[in-house]
Amino acid sequence: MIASARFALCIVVALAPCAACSLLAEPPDPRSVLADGRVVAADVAVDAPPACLPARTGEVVVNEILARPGGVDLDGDGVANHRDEAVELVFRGDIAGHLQGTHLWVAGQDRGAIADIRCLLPGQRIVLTGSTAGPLTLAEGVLQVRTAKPLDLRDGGAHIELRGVLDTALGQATYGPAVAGQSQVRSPDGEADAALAAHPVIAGVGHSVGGPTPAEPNAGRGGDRQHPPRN
Ligand SMILES: [Ca+2]
Ligand SMILES: [Ca+2]
Repeated sequence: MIASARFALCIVVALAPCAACSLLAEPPDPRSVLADGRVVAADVAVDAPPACLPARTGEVVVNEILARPGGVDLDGDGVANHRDEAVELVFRGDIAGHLQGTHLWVAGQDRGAIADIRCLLPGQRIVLTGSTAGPLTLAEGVLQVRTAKPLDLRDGGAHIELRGVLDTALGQATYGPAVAGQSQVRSPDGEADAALAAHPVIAGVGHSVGGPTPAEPNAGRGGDRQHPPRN
């Protein structure tokens, strides 16, 4: 009996670490804890493989940059502050692609990876926010994705770059000193080669994060221009 009890104890001791390992191997909690302690459910699970290929070099237009929100409460949490910083992207691939594993670099600083397996369609608009931004209310078909850290977009201007899983530049832009509450946007809207310009201020609103620039030429939804060379 004593021998069998010892044998049973050995089994328990041997199995206990494995149980701990399986707990550690659980996928990361998809919830995001905001700076003020609120917990926001992630838009998608992060432990499933994307059903499309990674976005490729030059396929993402860094279209609009809201580096200095001023009085803009983009996420509607009742406070306008740095957490409302945002970068609007337009996907210019001609087949679906994803941003999972893409890093945002701001002035040479890595602002963390995007964990989002959703497939982007040609011409789709995406709003990139930092980890501490709340969920945005966006038009149908417009996606919000988050980096792993706050964006920390410099008010004085900076070079920003999205680097994909193959460490190539998916898209980039250099913006100048930011005016409070006013973004900088490609003009025409959505054109990768267009210069950034101050967003028009219409009825006191100086950005169009998540939508086309009002009263400006608009490049429309994809497939209407040449694409850059493939990787
Ligand atoms: Ca806010
Ligand atoms: Ca816009």
